[in-house]
Amino acid sequence: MEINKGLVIRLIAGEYKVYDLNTKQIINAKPRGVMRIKSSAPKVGDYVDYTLIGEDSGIIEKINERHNDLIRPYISNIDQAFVIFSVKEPDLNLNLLDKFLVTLEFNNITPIIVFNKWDLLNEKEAIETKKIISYYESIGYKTIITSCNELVLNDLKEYLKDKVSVFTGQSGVGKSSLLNLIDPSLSIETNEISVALGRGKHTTRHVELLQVESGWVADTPGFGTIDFEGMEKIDLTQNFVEFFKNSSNCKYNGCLHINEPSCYVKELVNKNEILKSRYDNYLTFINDLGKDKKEYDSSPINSNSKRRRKK
Ligand SMILES: Nc1nc2c(ncn2[C@@H]2O[C@H](COP(=O)(O)OP(=O)(O)OP(=O)(O)O)[C@@H](O)[C@H]2O)c(=O)[nH]1
Ligand SMILES: [Mg+2]
Ligand SMILES: [Zn+2]
Repeated sequence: MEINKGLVIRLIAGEYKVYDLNTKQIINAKPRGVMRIKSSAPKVGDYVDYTLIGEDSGIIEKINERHNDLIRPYISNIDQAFVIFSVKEPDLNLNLLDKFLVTLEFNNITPIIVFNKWDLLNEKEAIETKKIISYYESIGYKTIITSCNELVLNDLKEYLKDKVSVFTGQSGVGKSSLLNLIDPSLSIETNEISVALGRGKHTTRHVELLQVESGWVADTPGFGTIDFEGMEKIDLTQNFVEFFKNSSNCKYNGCLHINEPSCYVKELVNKNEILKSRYDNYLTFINDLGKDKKEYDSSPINSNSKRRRKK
């Protein structure tokens, strides 16, 4: 039987949609045998070998090796992740932002931070928020300010070209709205945020890769929080990028920047050269990892992430 090459673009209730990389046709497919077991099942983002059993239906025979693999959002093989935050409704959540950044760094995925709903800030708030944004830029992150209501997209389109990207972030921040703005023909369902809860209503319910510009973008369901997916304390110190860069000036090798004497990172926090909220979030994360240590040790949820020993 002829083997075809495809990309899994959608999975709903065990039914896959596979985009044929040669014919560009979309095939309805089911996985063969053991791949029906959830832990070895194909997921959105997988490159697969499949055989045709009808005009537009097929069987997935094999999953090609993943170059990265995320649990939340549940997707593989992405080139970059847009972490979408609203600056209001819901309020900018720096704790979640730092959590996203450290998790993506750990998985070797380039984050691009999007600050959406800029139209909701007054002038004073805009100035304050810009200060925070400048800090994240100064430590090396690409940032984009957007506003769906005022049609401000800035460079978002440019970044999407020829890449596989994911839009991730809390419910109600405007992920689907941004995609509709980029390509109105997508007509993705969006929803107002709940006034009572001050957050989104989980309008998007599944991960789906959409063809946008010359690349692919996954719209994903929003969520409240994410796990550290197999990380340990050392991984935090290595993936808070500016901490790691400066840690060679700490007195102790392997300094966790908590109570160690002559800690250069803490010195920079005291001099306001490292954003205080970053350091506070770091301490919270270290503490959280300590609490659930067993759980993290015993669950190698993310088998593909390589622990980077940079030092
Ligand atoms: N004022 C303002 N509202 C926005 C903006 N972007 C999106 N919204 C509104 O925010 C609400 C939520 O937008 P969605 O696009 O559904 O959010 P989402 O991130 O896809 O949410 P989930 O699918 O639940 O994860 C909608 O009512 C949008 O109209 C913006 O830039 N400014
Ligand atoms: Mg959505
Ligand atoms: Zn230190």
